[in-house]
Amino acid sequence: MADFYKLDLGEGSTLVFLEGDITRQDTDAVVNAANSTLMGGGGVDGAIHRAGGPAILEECKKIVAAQGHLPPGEAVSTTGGRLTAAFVIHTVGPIWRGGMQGEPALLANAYRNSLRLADRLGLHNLAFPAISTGVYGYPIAQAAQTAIEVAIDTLVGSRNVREVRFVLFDRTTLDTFLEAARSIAERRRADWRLDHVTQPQQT
Ligand code: AR6
Repeated sequence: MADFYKLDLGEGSTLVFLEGDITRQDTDAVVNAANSTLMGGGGVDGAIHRAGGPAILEECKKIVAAQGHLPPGEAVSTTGGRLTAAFVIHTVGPIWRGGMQGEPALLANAYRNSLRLADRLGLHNLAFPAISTGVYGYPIAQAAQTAIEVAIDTLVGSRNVREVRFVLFDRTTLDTFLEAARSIAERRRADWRLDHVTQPQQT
């Protein structure tokens, strides 16, 4: 993590934003933007299953056998398999249908339930992709707004989670999240500042 942005929320809680690949994060958990079948797919979902190996799918099959398909907004956890992250938290974002079909509430639930699950697991940090903004078509600026607001509000009530990391796949998505973070910080607290942190690459 050589180049990232940090929003210090006080009392040891931070939001981190960076351009990168979610499968390469060293957080305790990474969040998968899955679909309700939990059987894998493209985008983040495909990348996580490929990098983490078959142990993840094996656990997903057991979860579906026990409780059926995962509804949008809910979250479950499996092993991280071969990933550095010990856990994968699978959640399902809403498919964008114009914004009047409850999409914002479902996206908020996906972030909130993933974070609460990480907290129940006793984890200190977790990494999110921009849920729903790929195949599911959610406009990135609106998704960023919801993701950041929910992360701030849920972090405040967390016992264990101290860092929420947003791992954005391209510069445009990162810039959109940074813009949303700046405007939320300005609106909420005069002393919240988004810092750009650059560190020398470790060899
Ligand atoms: N690391 C970080 N972000 C990524 C990565 C990666 N390795 N790969 C893609 N992204 P998507 P969704 C970005 O489509 O919209 C799957 O087939 C991507 O650029 O992965 O929630 C599931 O099985 C975009 O900004 O998830 C579902 O059927 C964001 O991650 C469906 O797609 C989310 O894109 C879920 O669609």
